[in-house]
Amino acid sequence: MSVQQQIDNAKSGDGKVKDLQKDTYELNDKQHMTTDYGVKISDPDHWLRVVNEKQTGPMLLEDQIGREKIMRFDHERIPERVVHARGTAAFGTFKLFESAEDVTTAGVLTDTSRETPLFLRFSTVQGSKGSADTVRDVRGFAVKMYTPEGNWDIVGNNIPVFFIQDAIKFPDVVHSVKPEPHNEVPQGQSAHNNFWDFVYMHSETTHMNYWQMSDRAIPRSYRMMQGFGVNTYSLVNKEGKRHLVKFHFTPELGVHSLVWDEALKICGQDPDFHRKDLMEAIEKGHFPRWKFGLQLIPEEKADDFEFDPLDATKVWPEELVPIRYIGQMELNRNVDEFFPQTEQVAFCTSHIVPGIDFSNDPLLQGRNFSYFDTQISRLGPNWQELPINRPVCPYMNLVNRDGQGKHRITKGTVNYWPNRFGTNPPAEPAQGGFTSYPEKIQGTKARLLSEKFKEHYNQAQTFYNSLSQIEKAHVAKAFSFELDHCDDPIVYKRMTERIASISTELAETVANNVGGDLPSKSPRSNHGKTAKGLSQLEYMPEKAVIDTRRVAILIADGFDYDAYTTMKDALTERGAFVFTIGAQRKGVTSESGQTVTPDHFFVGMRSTLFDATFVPGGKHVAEGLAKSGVAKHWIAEAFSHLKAIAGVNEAVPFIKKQIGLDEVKVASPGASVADSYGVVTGYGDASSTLKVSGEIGPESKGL
Ligand code: HDE
Repeated sequence: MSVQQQIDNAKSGDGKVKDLQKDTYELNDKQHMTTDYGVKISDPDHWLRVVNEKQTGPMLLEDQIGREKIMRFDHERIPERVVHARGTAAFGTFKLFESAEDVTTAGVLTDTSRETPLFLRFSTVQGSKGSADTVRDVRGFAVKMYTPEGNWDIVGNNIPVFFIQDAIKFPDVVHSVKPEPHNEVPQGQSAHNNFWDFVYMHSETTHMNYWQMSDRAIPRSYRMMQGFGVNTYSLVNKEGKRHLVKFHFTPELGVHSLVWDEALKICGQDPDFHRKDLMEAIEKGHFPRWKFGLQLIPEEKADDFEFDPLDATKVWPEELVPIRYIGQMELNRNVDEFFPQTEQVAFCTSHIVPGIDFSNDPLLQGRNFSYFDTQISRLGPNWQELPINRPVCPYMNLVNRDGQGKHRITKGTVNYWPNRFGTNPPAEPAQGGFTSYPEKIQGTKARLLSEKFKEHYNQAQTFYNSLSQIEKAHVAKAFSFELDHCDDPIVYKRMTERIASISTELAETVANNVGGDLPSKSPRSNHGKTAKGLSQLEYMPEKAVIDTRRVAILIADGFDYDAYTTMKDALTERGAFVFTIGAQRKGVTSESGQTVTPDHFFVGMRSTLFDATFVPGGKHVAEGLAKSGVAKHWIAEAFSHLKAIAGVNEAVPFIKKQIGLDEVKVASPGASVADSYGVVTGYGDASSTLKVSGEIGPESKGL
């Protein structure tokens, strides 16, 4: 491929996909199985042996086919990531709708004609590679953009702040949250003594800890989370002026969470819930999208705030530093093979392109060392040559040679610079060569952070104050769950005292639940401030959408076929993913004789795996559903998880009975569902009853 072709590739959304095609082979039934050195294999199922008349006998070590197969298997695993081990990823594109050329020269942020190909890996932090998706945890949000100027990585999270302020503390925080050293417990949880001991010992964790105890840490879907670069980078424009910058991704579908009981159950019922959700949406063509935005602080204004903009435990309040949305990211293609793509992708915070630069954010500076270093132990020194990691634009470096796993072949006689031929020269800045911002630095060597880093509670309190009542109630339950799992009294007693620094009310609730202590007098008064953009209820889509929501329709023999198909068609038309859950998968017959083959049967699925449930009328209710403990539990459980439930005719008394609240307000079609606990019912025939106006969405009332 010519250099020009490579450059063009990097400017088109599918450039990386085309690039990977060079290394992609499709399995087929024409190509015979071979050894790795190309010899056709005639029998992959039996080791070569010396056999006697009884056809037994020893195996031969000379079997090159058997040995290659076992050797390859023995070495299949590489070390999992020390954090963020469990993840899933997809390809996509980034498009700018507004140039940011006033603040940067980076092509990816100024050229509105480009589509930049990208790869995004979502992850949890604490659990091992095989842990469950829906645990309470921070989610990783790592984006690699393959730009014509080189790869640009934003290695972010779904929470805008971090636990610690100085990178040197990272091994401590990670050790404390990971399974404890003596027994390797717990997996996929922060609910244990060591983590909460660490939290108490480091008041700088307070802000992040409140986000972690909020619903943000149990997202409904990777597609319904914000992404934050967290660290402070800088942008430099053509006049050489520098702005500090934070990166934001805001999902088109809004920000939504599971409820805790549901999240816990899904861990067992479908540990792959989030990865399947992402793959399903992309496969069905419902591509998730995020708006991309910048928060910018001119360099000379960096000292104007009560917090230090380089402190990753602080947000930049949107009232003071508004987000300027300039682009859109879309995920539109699933990976072909997990290991070479999702597992081998390697992100580095230090991978930036001209026009973007670092800042003195002490966490970022440490991360710049750590990511580069960790890839060597995971993947070896040539990890940047792996297909998923290599740039799409032309790249060449005559000095970087050799090492384990090298597979690029470079022709030529010199491997040093400068050389007598002028081979592989560096680029001048005008030719796109990277130059660092010429920051003036003078100082004394010291191990310290600036004064403003010492304030640890104000923003945590603003976050908590800004939550809605229901979100606050969830925070109280989350603290209570976590501290109840700590069995060392010093840990939970101290922590409930600490909570009083943010809210005495919250501290009282938690202390009461877990048997903690309260300080004799309130450690700090509440500053009473709230701020924009912190409660996730602010991130509802403008108009409620049912797009990509999973809806279950429960049926047994004798269901009303008209009601079933009318609802199914209406929901499908509006983008919902509809699944028929039947008493048996072999075929369910309606009152009027039609047979439907359900997608699943009652016992194979759970209400937790769906956002809403519909029950058509018909004699199937009395003869099937009402006799099935699983179907009855389905409705009761869906209601307790605040799911939308709808039913018609015979299904109405059935639903009311299962939710156990006769006095519950049930909205009839056309009425607002706002006061209905999310339950919509009606009587009549399919066409009149099922014209449900208003959007169906889980209500956040009650339980
Ligand atoms: Fe990471 N982090 N981190 N981290 N992190 C890793 O790099 C580290 C931090 C984040 O999908 C590791 O490739 C240090 C903040 C994500 O492959 C490792 C510090 C944020 C991912 C590492 C931090 C993150 C990682 C392990 C403190 C949010 C997964 C494997 C200074 C902005 C990327 C790897 C993927 C992964 C170190 C703090 C996000 C060890 C030293 C803050 C999304 O290098």
